[in-house]
Amino acid sequence: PLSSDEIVNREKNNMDQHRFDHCIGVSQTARKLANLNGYDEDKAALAGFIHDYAKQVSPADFQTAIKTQGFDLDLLNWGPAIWHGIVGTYFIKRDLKITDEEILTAVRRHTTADTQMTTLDKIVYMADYIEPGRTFAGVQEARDVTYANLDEGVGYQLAHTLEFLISKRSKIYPLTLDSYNVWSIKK
Ligand code: DGI
Ligand code: FE
Ligand code: FE
Ligand code: FE
Repeated sequence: PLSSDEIVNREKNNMDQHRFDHCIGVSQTARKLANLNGYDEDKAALAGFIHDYAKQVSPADFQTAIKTQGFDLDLLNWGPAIWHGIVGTYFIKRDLKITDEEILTAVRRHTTADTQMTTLDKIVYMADYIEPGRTFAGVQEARDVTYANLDEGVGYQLAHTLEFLISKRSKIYPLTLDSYNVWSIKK
């Protein structure tokens, strides 16, 4: 495996400073959510740190990876917003030498969520949304809900992300909608 210094160097060299600062924020927030939810803090912090490793990979490089690395070719009908998690795992394995399937799965699910999510999946999905650098209207409510109950946070984010996407007339990735149908249920 790579040293943590080498992972930090490669991460920094693959994105701009703004995105790197976001990854630091997600890492710190993931550590906090792990502590609150009885999960391995170091593993959550690493997953949060690398979740957007492929955020600034070029569309051409994503398309090549989809076509040559055994991904579902339907992904070609989508764009970087969907690719950087699902296809991002290919670049994370290749460049960061991370093979832990729990971490890779959390990266894969961090944008769309999934109908079944592990504690680590939920931690990364929510840390991405509420890290200290996020400033959207409602972020404080999202933080309060998530720190009170991680599952409620997942439902909150899915509902608000769908509202946001529909307000822009963006296409909804079917898994995002399937996830909403599972996690929207209020307890
Ligand atoms: O990478 P980040 O910006 O930190 O956050 P993210 O990976 O959670 O989300 C990236 C973008 O993806 C965000 O603007 C919302 C968008 N997104 C999430 N679900 C869908 C989606 N975009 C489309 N078109 N369809 C979806 O279902
Ligand atoms: Fe992302
Ligand atoms: Fe997210
Ligand atoms: Fe992110």
